[in-house]
Amino acid sequence: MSSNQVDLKLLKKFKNELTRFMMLYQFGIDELNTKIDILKQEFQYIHDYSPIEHVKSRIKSPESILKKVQRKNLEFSLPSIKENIKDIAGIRITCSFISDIFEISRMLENQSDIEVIEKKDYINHPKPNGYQSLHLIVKIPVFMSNCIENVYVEVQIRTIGMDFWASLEHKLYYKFENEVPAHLSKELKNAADTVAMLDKKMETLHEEIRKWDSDDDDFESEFNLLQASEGKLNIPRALLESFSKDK
Ligand code: 0O2
Repeated sequence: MSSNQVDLKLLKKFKNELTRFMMLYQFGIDELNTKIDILKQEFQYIHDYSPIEHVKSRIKSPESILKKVQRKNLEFSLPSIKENIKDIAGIRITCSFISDIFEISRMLENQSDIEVIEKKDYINHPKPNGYQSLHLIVKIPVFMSNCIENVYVEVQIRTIGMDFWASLEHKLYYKFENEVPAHLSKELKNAADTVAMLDKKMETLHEEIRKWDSDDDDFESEFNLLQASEGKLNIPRALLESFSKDK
């Protein structure tokens, strides 16, 4: 057997291992996305309101993984990468209000097959540059054909305003290759403070509107809504009335 053939065999084996490795992260994201979608739909169905605006996911590119291995001086092997780089799979959840962020985080943390490994609260403790977000590193089991693999996924939860700020800051950071001019950094910090103020203001307004909504509930119209909300289960009036009599 020529050395070329051996190399080719080794390369094929490595390619298969790497493909399986990267697939695991996609499965981890798929599982978590399903959980998030269930939470979103259930909440929307029951409360007529969704705490989740949108969800995005990404898998770190092999180049970025390699850079991180070098930056952190890690051993270059798949088991070492799996154990030490915990943000290969990432999910970003965008919410309308700050309270939604903590509610979503609590709901995920309470799921028995999700283990929270790390939590960073950059909302109550923003970074010096103004960055705000709630970060969770979770471990989630992926059921493969012959084993269970535990996969780390980084979940970032933030408001629309925080997300808007972070994407602009990220662009500037790359544009200026980590050396953002001082006057821009100052302006960015001011913008982050404005975002924080707006988020707080919107939260207060939201609470007031909800309070006002519940004070304003009139039995007959609520009953009619319960009975036949569009796109929802159509419950016969007699069944609803008999249920309320039983209570
Ligand atoms: P990308 O391209 O978004 O994945 P780590 O280096 O991850 O082991 P660190 O830096 O303590 O440790 O992690 P942290 O603070 O939890 O931040 C991880 C991710 O949060 C970053 O991933 C960013 O996505 C985001 N992030 C953190 N700080 C900032 C910030 O100041 N500005 C912006 N725009 N995003 C931030 P990556 O891998 O850096 O980038």
